[in-house]
Amino acid sequence: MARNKIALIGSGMIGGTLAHLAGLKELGDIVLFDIAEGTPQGKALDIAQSAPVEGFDARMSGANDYSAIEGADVCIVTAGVARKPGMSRDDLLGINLKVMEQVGAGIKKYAPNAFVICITNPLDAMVWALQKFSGLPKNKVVGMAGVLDSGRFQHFLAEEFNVSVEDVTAFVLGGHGDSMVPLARYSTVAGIPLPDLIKMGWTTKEKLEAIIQRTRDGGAEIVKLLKTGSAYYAPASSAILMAESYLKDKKRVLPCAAHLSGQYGVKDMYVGVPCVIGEGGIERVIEIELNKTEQKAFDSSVAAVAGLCEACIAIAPNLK
Ligand code: A3D
Repeated sequence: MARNKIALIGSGMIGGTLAHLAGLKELGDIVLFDIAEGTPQGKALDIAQSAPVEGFDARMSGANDYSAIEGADVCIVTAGVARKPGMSRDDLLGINLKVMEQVGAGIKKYAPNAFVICITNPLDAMVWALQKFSGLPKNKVVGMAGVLDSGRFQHFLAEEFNVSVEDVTAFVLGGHGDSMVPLARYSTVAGIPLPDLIKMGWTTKEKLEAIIQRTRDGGAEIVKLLKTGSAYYAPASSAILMAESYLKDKKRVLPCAAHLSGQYGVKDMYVGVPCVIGEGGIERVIEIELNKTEQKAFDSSVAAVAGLCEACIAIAPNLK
């Protein structure tokens, strides 16, 4: 059987990490694409030379022409600019929207049957624009944010409780950014919800609130430390998990920025919700019941995303 083809559009910090991870996991042959000449070719060659050492078989190539992504099964998009200290994700909108227009046209022409995972920020608006620019089916274009936000939440919880990260599940809804909605009552340690763990004396309400805030600020904390860019290891791992669920039809239930057409009362927007990812792309959006506080937080997150979509339309009226 022929190997899957994975196209990485953007070969910067996340793109390179994605290529290495996809190779290590033997998910398929990998094409790195970028506008910067030499960068995708150099990274492809470097990673290809790690293959005999690590013992994986995957063809790696780099390109500056979209024709190289032809027939890709999965496209992961990181093209654009990343945050520097002091910048918000929203500051990237103008530049990255133009990049999404080019990327959308490239995917439409050369990989119209691909499952497309967008990572470029501001995520919820960029994935929305990318779907429109590419014209691909809405269930085949998805944004990565929830897996990363949940991963951050899980990491901090596992540290707080001194338990394995494998026994912590975390549930995060809403847009990627300051308005994300970590849901404590759906987040557990081995099935025990966080509010019960407070009752059991494992932590306090105040400590949990501090962890939730640190999760919300998780990206900014790393930007401040790195000074020259933003997080890339965990974002790459998160997108690979989504790609793997699609390619292997695993039907994982993962929080993703998915297109909503009425679910949660939201129309024609991408917002973070739990989804099933399988061979059909986003096969199902899971609608959970929210209590009043959660609904309020979700609504304000949706309003923040709607504002970003309006800002996109102001720049590119054809998105309407
Ligand atoms: P970086 O290392 O700068 O890589 C971006 C790459 O895109 C560079 O190699 C550029 O040359 C390339 N590029 C720029 N314009 C184009 C274009 N028109 N066509 C093709 N390639 C182009 O950034 P990074 O890899 O660290 O981050 C990539 C994106 O992911 C940024 O927008 C980040 O803000 C975003 N990001 C999102 C998350 C989420 O959780 C959603 C997390 C971390 C980073």
